[in-house]
Amino acid sequence: MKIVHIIPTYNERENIGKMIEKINQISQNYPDWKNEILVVDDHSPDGTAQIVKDYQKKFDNIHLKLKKKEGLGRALIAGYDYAIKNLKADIVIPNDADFQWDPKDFPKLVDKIKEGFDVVVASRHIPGGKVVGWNWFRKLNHEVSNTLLAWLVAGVHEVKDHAGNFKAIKVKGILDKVALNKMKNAGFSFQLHILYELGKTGAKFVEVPVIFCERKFGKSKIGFNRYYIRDIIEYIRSSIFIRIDRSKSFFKYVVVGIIGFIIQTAISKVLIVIAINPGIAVSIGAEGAIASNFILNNLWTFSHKKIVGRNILLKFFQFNLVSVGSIIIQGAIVGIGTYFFGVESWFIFMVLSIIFVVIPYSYFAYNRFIWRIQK
Ligand SMILES: Nc1nc2c(ncn2[C@@H]2O[C@H](COP(=O)(O)OP(=O)(O)O)[C@@H](O)[C@H]2O)c(=O)[nH]1
Ligand SMILES: [Mg+2]
Repeated sequence: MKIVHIIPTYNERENIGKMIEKINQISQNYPDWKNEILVVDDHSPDGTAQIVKDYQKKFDNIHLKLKKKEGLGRALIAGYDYAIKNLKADIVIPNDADFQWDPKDFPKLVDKIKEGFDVVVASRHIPGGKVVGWNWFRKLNHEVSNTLLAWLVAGVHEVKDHAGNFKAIKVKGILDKVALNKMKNAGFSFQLHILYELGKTGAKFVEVPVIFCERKFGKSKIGFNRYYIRDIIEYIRSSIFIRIDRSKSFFKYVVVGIIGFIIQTAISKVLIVIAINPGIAVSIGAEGAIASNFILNNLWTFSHKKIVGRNILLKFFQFNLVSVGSIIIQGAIVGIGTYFFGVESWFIFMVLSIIFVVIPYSYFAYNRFIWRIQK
């Protein structure tokens, strides 16, 4: 099993050597893991790269990717890509160079991957995790990006901590499904965007609590500098993009539902015209709509997690069960509604139950039970 630790650096001469030593020291306790370290440096003026080159003489598992100064996001995109394509990583573990995320926690992340999780996020926001030493500016910055933008605007709910770099990601079937070349984030919005993209692959997420410490050596690159406004604007844009991207699949799902309704009506009408009992005709029409919904959702709405192969029959059966759920929900709401408001109110209750309960219920059930990524 090959683990590639990806360390982006910009002016980290005081940290990078210690980080390399530390990772290699911890790795010695895990002889069956092959640990490689990839430093992605933007030609730091302080000579970080030279230190890495010196370490390459000492250890044979150190890689250096040099690039121009384009920001943390671009460095990570290049690093992930290099780790997958050139180093053939099974797991990537990005981390900062500055020991704010303690590298001694990395085996805990790997253990979770071995347990069957695909993305393991070091988290400050679950019990046991915390931040030490942030000033009000950093706290505000984090609350706005993590809670307001990532959680509420973007709606990325797979994890509670969206902003950190330290995580372990399985490559096969997960990270290699993400189109890294389409990601253009320059700044820290990358961290949110990659979680969203990983979520779309159907990855199983888990958070591991960690303590985020203060930096001892070198300076933070995040703060009021010339990139800050650019990065914040990018973060807002990214959050809105994610929200829209997600509502696209909801929109498709609604269109598919409308087509289903038309199909049900058409089949029922034809069967009734050729003198089939209307009860039977409408039931056959309903099954026609269910089949059409299943096929169109599979090919279009959820094309990124398309069901193929033998599994399709089982999934179609489950899809029918979800539809039975919708029938029961509608029956119950119309039954209760008309009990209180009279028989004439049936139509309004049927429409209300479809819009406010059946549509969200089915969408949720499809995402949760039907179009989960198969492994
Ligand atoms: N290659 C590269 N690394 C960067 C860049 N900006 C930040 N980093 C690295 O990303 C990590 C996190 O940055 P840091 O300044 O500590 O951010 P903070 O922890 O949020 O204050 C560190 O290892 C930095 O050296 C960049 O533009 N390019
Ligand atoms: Mg830092």
